[in-house]
Amino acid sequence: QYQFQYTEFWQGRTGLSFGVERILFNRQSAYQQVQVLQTDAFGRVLTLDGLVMLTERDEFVYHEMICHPALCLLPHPRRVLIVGGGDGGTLREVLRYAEIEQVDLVEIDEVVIEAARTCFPELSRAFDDPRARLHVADGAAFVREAAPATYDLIIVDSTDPVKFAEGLFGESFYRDCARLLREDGMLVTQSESPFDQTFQASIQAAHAMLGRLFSQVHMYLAHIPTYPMGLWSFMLASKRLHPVDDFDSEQAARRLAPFANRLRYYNVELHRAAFALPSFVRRLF
Ligand code: AG3
Repeated sequence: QYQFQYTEFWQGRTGLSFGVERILFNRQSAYQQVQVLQTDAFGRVLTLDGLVMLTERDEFVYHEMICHPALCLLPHPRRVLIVGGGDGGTLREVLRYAEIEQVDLVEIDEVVIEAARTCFPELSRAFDDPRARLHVADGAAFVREAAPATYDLIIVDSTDPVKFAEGLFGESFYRDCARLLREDGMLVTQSESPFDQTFQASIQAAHAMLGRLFSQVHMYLAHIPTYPMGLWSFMLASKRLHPVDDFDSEQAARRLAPFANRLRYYNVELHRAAFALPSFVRRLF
């Protein structure tokens, strides 16, 4: 039953509009407004301060792409840190690998976790896995205090670089992350849309900062219909391995085999394709 139109404005009065049937969750937390909307075309939609974080229909693209390229590249991934990601989607993807022993997830806002528990059981179920350790804390503080050389992979599953999330795109945060990573370690962060002027300067700055801390920094892309501009980017920073030249398709295929039929976006061929950048994106760096 259609009730009203919800629009996330991208720039001026331009944005993406959803037909809303019902508000399923609506709470002002200490950090932000947390809402879950039942929409007609994309199912349930989680928004934070009015920004779309995920929809039932297309969350698989983002969650698969923020995890699998790095997890298929790493020689022996065992321990992972997720900064943000309180909905559980990224955690679900990481836990698909039987060789993963422990995943620490640091979410600043427990209301996000509660919204996911209430409205997105497909995602939040991941928190029940005994390998998952949930920390309700500030990610920047967590990485400042954690022990060095602990993780094989750090995934920054944050909102846009505004307010309390801004620090997750800054130099001291990245330096702390680099210290927490083991020898071959990697860091993956969501890095907004290359079409979007708003965050272009901060993404370019983040790329430069990572370049000073890691030997390899590469952007890759995915199509996410419900994020601003529909074309989304991620950055992979790696201490040693090159994401394409050192990609071993056979190792990746073996690792994915137990659950490859459950993935809906990522596959071994797509891995290489995702790192091929349009010319206007190349020129950003
Ligand atoms: N994190 C990235 C969301 C950024 C979307 N930005 C926007 N709508 N303006 C999503 C978290 C999902 N685990």
